[in-house]
Amino acid sequence: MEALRSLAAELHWVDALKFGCFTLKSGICSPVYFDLRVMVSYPALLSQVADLLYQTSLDASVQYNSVCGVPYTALPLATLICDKHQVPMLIRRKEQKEYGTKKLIEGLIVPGDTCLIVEDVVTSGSSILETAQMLRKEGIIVSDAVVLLDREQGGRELLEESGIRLHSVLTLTKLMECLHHLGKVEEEMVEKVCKFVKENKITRSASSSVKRKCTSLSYSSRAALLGAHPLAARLLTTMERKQSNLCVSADVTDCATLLQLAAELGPSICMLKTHVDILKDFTLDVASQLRVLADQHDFMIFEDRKFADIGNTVKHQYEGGLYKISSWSDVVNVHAVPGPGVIQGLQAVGQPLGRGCLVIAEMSSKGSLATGDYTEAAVRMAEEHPGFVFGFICGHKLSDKPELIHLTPGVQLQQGGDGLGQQYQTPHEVIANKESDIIIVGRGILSSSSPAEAAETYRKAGWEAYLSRINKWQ
Ligand code: 5BU
Repeated sequence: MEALRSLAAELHWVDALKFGCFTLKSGICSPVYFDLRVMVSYPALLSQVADLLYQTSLDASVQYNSVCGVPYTALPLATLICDKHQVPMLIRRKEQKEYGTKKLIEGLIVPGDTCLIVEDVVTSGSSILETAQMLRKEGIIVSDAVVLLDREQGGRELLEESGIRLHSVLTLTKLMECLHHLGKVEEEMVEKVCKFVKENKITRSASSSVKRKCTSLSYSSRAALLGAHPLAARLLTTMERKQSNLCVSADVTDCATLLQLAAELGPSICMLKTHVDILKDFTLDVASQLRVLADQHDFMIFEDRKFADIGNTVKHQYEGGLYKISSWSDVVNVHAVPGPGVIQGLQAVGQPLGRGCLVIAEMSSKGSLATGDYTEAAVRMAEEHPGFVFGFICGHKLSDKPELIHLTPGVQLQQGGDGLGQQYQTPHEVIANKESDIIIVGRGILSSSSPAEAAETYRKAGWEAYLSRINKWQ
């Protein structure tokens, strides 16, 4: 008990525990917030925590051959444990999640070995579970996790269901008791925190119902959702009617071929993606003809312009210049790198015209830097501009908001690449497994001797993958 009280006092002193009203990802206001990342600045505290974690696993008689910390806060803790007790360590990579052959687990992988997971705080247990799944994929056994602080909000029970026993140095209740005993918090705050914990238990049904809701909904039911962008609603309705989640990337260099493709593939697609700046003979008249074909065959035009400048500049790039993109393209996309101003600039032009925008949250190319925290920030940026942004370019489902549409480029019937960094996933992988909504296909169709037939093949593959996904939940 003395060791725990001294730990509580230390954590309080370094400001790792904060009390007030903190809005969590779920929108709930929590009376307490832990920022245990600061521990790295206090080496004595860090090794004290590492020792307590090790002792906790020893007390529970956990047997293991290696230790893996959940990134990032627990990485130094795992390192200290492994160094002091000479245990091999495994590192879980956070980046490079979707593409490429880069390993997700670094270190010597011995299938059949048992790995102990180390974590700082557990709420729902999802980060531990994610790490366990990656280790298990490599044939490593995961049966125990040790954590500094269990928030007692249901994580222990959810992990138990996945075959992982959770051992904690401290529970939130015990921590509050210690702090109260030390005179660091008032009785009132202790009660407030206990009440919060009781009322905010995460259960399996609550956590899976959100997932179920988004991935099992049909395109047409998502179109009818309150809050769906009008353009997204129109697109989802078209997709259901045409039984097509196929966007063709019409990467051709002359306008006659572009218009011919639009006319021939029109019945098979829900969207046609263009790069107008690779056309050698672009005129606004061609754009008008393309618009007529889009309306006739009911597909959207998506100019893959990838805006990436300050708001004021992109406004001009979208509205003016030679291409006058906003006058004919339903959809454009934007890099998140400049920050929200880039969306606001485009929105000022596009929203009054009923246009929509996609945020590039991930890219299909090898070595893309749009991963991890960048992707998360891009998703937040998209969610914060519902009047204009209606989805993402990404490799897999990123948002639980069913009104947001996920579009994935880098799709061919065979996995592989193009020698210049492009990486391909199959329609089934993208739609059924990665739970994206629309496949974007360029050369897979364009290089065929009959693009119309190839488009039908892709349309069917994408649609079957969608049906298998939604039926899985029925
Ligand atoms: P492909 O021929 O299917 O490889 O063409 C893919 C198209 O999607 C091409 O126009 C790219 O510019 C576009 N693309 C992409 O491949 N990957 C991305 O991350 C983004 C766009 Br964003």
